[in-house]
Amino acid sequence: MTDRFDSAAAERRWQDKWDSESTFEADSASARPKAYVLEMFPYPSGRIHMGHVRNYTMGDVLARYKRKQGFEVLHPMGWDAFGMPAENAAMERKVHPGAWTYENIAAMRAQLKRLGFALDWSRELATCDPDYYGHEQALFLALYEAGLVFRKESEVNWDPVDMTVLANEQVIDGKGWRSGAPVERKKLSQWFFRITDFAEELLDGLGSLDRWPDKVRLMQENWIGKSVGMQFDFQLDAKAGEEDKVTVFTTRPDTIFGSSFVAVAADHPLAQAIAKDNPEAAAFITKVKQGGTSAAEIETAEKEGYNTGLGAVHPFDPEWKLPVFIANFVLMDYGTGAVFGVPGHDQRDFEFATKYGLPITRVVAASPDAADQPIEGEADTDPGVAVNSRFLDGMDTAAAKAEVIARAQQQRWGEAKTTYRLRDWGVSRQRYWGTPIPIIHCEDCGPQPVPKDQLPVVLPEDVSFDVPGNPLDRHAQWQATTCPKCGSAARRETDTLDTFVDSSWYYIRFASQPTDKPFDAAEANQWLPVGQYIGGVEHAILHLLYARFIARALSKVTDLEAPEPFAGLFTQGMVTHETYKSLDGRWLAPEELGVGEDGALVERANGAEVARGRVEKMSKSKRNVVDPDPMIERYGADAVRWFMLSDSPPERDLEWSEGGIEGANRFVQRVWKLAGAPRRATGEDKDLDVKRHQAIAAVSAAIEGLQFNKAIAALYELVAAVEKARESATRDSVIDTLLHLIAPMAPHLAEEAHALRGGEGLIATSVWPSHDPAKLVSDEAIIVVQVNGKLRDKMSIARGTPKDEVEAQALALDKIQAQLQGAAPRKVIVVPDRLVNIVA
Ligand code: ANZ
Ligand code: ZN
Repeated sequence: MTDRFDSAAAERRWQDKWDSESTFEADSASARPKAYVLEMFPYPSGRIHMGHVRNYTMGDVLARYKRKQGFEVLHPMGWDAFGMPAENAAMERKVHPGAWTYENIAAMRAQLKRLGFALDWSRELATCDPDYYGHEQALFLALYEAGLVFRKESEVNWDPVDMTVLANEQVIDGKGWRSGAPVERKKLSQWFFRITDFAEELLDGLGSLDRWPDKVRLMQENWIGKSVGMQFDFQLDAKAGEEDKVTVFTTRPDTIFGSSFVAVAADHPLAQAIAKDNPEAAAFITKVKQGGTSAAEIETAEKEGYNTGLGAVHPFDPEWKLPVFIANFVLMDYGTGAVFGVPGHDQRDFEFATKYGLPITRVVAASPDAADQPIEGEADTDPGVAVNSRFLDGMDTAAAKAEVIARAQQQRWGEAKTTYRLRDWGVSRQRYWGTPIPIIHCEDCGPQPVPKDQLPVVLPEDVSFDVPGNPLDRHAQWQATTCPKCGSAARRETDTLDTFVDSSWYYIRFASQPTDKPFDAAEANQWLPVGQYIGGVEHAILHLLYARFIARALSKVTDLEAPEPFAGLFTQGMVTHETYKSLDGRWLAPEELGVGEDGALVERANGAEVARGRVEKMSKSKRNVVDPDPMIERYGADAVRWFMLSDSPPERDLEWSEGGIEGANRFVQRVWKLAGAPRRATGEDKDLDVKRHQAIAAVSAAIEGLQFNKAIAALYELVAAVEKARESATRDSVIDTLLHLIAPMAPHLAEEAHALRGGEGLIATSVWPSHDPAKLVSDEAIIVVQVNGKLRDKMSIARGTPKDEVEAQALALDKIQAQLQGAAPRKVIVVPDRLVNIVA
């Protein structure tokens, strides 16, 4: 045995062994109970960062623990490999996106292997492999056949320089984020997934996800945005073109007598009809459409309107006419694109009415006698009782809503209506590096699905990125094909799928990988749902919602039975690090720093003073990234893994520090030293045995609760106890137990020490120790001895010792005798197994 644990040699030895024995390959046919542990697969950007290391270490601990518990474990890894960065690299460095991506994958795979993760590499996949995306095309067509895919014209943000569609988040102050060119609105035919058909199910399903963080469920709930209310028509007092009424959606029908205007969106057909022969209205509409497009920008923009001069007739009073405005705060794609404004009880309406001098009436109050209380400063959005509302007066808000809906339904001018904020998912991207949408456009037959036997539709290799835009658009040869229906010349769809489609089903493909179809449902059902999914909270909405939708949709159109794909979800915190800045404001990397004469931090290159910045998420721009590779080299993979788990609760941020990684390394060495101690098979140590059982219980519970830092704390305690214990057979066997308990976190150390001590087989696959509940408490109790309420001594005594015996022993203690100085105590209180208090 070497004095120090040689991490490099151990890593090589055991990683090779796990590889050659296929230790972590999952067998779908196994009779053992199954456990599916999955971390969100990485984008192959080039290098693994500490955030990945933390994420994958957590999953790895759970996977290794489950395997030792007797489960057949599926713990796979792959690459979310399509997307813009590869195309950007192609444009900037003239490399093919595929070459760039596969190089990155090779580098990152090697990095992950160095960390000794218990992954089933035989199931590795990359979404940019035709092997993967061909099956995705088949799924697209299955959804298409089921009516869950459709094509529609929709308005997009168009960057005229990069010649691409931009997401709302990529439009900054009306300009493209990359090109800086003013963004245009353009109508394009795009492909959509009908996720809104599943709005109610996706909302309902959240209720069953009791192993998801509440905050993520709430975010999804808000994103789906269910609103229960009513839809009804206002008749107009004059026609505009063909339009003679406005349909509005409201969640507050109870406020109908408080309305003082009607407003429609700039894109509303009524607004468009008015603008036809009204240049003023047309100019206003143009102005509104130049404003920001995101919901947040619309919320915060100053409320503005154009009074069309039309009147809307109040449904409960033919004499009452409300002015009709075109307004910038009404969105076309929510509800009906039109509202009635109630300034007393809606803040946007309040701001609008204040600006345009419209009446502000109270129609809801805390009680009937507060009916005349003015609305001041802001709208009163609280529910209460209806006031100033004719037949509704005195009804509480819920009753008044129901009453208005009942009357409208009876009089046939409106009905109860539920709307959702969730929109259908636009999956078309005008990009090269994505899954080609398997559709053929025929002039006579329209869009036709590519016949299944022609899948995959493979991306052409010979593309150039010299000109902005989608290379597929310029590739006439690739586009040219024949119509599967009539056989005449036709053209391939050149849009590719949003990369979120790739990540919405990869966990199914991991579970089952036949060559002739996307998955075998019977096999996938063996594994799904994923028992524990771990990843960043930045995916709380889109990725997780899309994956939930796809799993649900596929559970309808195939034999898959996993409407909820992820039974457990855990979102881990970030890895952070101190930042450093030069006085002239440049971020400095830690390796650029030195220590000045007075011990202060300086810039090594020029000796100039350096300011310590805040602790922030590791990022290239702030230059506070710590690369895992040199850390593995210096301290070993186990120390890096150990530190990733030890310092913070996993849901919180973890600050990388030299001290932390060095501490982890010291611990590894301490365990190694214990493991090397010769066995002496004599003597029992009951106390240490109790500590063993306590540690087994604590580490098991902590891993199952994903409280890795607590598992680590329990192991520190056990190691300290072993170090202190006298030599005994118990101590020898506790060291064996210890190796099992650290195996999920420090697997190379555990294997090496296990082998050194003559352990059989791999520790990775041998059974996790179980604890005996009867042995969790010691036979001995530690009794606290106080004099006049102050702690003076402690003693160990057999549990259940009679009171007078405990009292006698306490009084006999040297320290207590010294306190009493020969005087007899006035009173002695004994709490069995806990405490003796002597009143002197
Ligand atoms: C009258 C009213 C009175 C409203 C009141 C609110 C308060 P949520 O809950 O988010 O669904 N609204 C409807 N369609 C809109 C659109 N396309 N653009 C902007 N606003 C729209 O919001 C529903 C409420 O938002 C609806 O109820 C409507 O205003 C407004 F005291 O109608 B309400
Ligand atoms: Zn045709």
